[in-house]
Amino acid sequence: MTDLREQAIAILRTNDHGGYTVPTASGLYPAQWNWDSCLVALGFAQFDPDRAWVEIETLFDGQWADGMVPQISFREADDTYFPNSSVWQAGNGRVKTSGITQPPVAATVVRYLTERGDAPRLTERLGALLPKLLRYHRWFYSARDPQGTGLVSIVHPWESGMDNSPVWDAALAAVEPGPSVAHLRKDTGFSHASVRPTGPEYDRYINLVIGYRALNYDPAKLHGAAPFLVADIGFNSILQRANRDLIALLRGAGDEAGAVEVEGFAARTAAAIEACWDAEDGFYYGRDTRHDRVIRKPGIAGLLPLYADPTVAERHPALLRHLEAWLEQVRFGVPSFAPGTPEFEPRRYWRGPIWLVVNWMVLDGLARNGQAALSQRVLRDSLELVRQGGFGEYFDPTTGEGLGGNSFSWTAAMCLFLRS
Ligand code: 9YW
Repeated sequence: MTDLREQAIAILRTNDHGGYTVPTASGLYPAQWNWDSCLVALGFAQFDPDRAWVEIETLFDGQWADGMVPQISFREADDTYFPNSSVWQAGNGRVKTSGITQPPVAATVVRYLTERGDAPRLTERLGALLPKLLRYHRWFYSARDPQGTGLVSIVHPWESGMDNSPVWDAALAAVEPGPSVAHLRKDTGFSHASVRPTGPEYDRYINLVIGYRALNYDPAKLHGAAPFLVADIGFNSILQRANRDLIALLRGAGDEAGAVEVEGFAARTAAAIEACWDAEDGFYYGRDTRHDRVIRKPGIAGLLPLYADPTVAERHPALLRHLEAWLEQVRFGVPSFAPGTPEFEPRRYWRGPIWLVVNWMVLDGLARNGQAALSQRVLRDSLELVRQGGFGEYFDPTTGEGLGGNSFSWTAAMCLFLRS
C-alpha cells in the first residue's frame, strides 16, 4: 500500500480540474466550493505552494461586485448536482455561482500561506488578494449585520457549511417547505439516503433558494426578508479568527487604515461572541435572529470560540468538560453533535459524524488555548480515522467508518496538513 501522503497528493491531483479542486472524485459536487477550496489550499501548500495560491485566486474570481464570495462557483458541466447553476441563476458576469456564501476561512488560510513564504511572486499575489479579502469582510458587516450587533447572520443552513445540523431544526421547521423536490435530488444517487439530509430538509433548502432568487440575492432585501436568519456561533467564530488573521496581514503589508477598520469589526464580534456564553450549561450557543431566541443545541460549532480566541479555555474551563464528555462516549473524536442526545445520529452528515476540517479548527483552537493534551488527542484520532477509514467525506464516530463521497479533497488536504 502506498504511503498516506502519496495517496492524499494523488487525490488532490486527480480532483484538480485546472486551477480549482472539486470536493470529490465521485461526481457528487462538480464545482468549486468556497471553504473546501480554502482548506484544500492548506493541503496543496505541503507539496505545491504555487498551486495553493492558485486555489484561492480562482475562488476570488467568483467574488461579487458587492464583496460576497459565493458558496459555489460553477465552472464545468453541473448536471450531476442539484441545485445547479440553472437553478441558482447567479454570478458576477464572469463566473456562474450560487447566491449565498460559506464560512470565511480565506483570510486565515492566506495568512498561513503568506507566513510559509515559499510561493513564487508572493508579495505581488498577496497585494492583489488583500483588497478582495477586505471587501469580503466589509460585506459581512454591512450585508449580514446591518444593525451592528457584532454577530453576522446566515440566511441558509448551507452557508454554515454544516447543512443539516440539529442546531437548525427549529429555525428550519419554521420555513415553508414549498413543493417536494425529491424527484430532482441528485445527491442520493451518490450516497445512501440514510447518511444525507432528509426530504423535508431539502424541500426547505430549495424553497429558500427560490425565494432569494426572486429577490435577486440583494443583501439589502435579504436580511429583512429571509425566513431563515441565524447568528451561528461557529460561523461567527470562523469570521472572528479570520478578522484577526486579516488584521495581521493588513498591518504586515502596511495598510494601517485597513487594519484599524477590521479591528473595529473584531472588537464588536469579540464582545458579541462572549455574550453567547451560557453560564448555566457551560456552552456557547448561537441565536435565531429571525425569531429572537437562543438556540440551545450542543453542536460542535459551540466549541469554535476556542479557534477564534486563545483566552477562552482560561475563562471557561467548563467548555473543555463538554468536549471531554463527548469524547468518552465515542471511539473517535470529535462528533459534530453531542452524543447521547436524541438528535445525535452517528452516520447522518452533520448530525453526528466527524468532519476533519472542523477537527482541525478544534485542535488548533485547543493548542492555542494551551490545551496540548486534548489537542493531541483530536489530532491522533483525526489521522487514525484516515488510516483506517480512508479518505471519506466524513466519519462515523462510533466505528470510524468513512462515509459519503470518496477520495474527498478536504480530507486528503487535512491529512497532509495535520501530518506536517
Ligand atoms: C452541498 C462540499 C460541501 C461542503 C459543505 C457540506 C456539503 C453539500 O458539501 O454541502 O450541496 O452544498 O455540507 O460543508 O462545503 O464539500
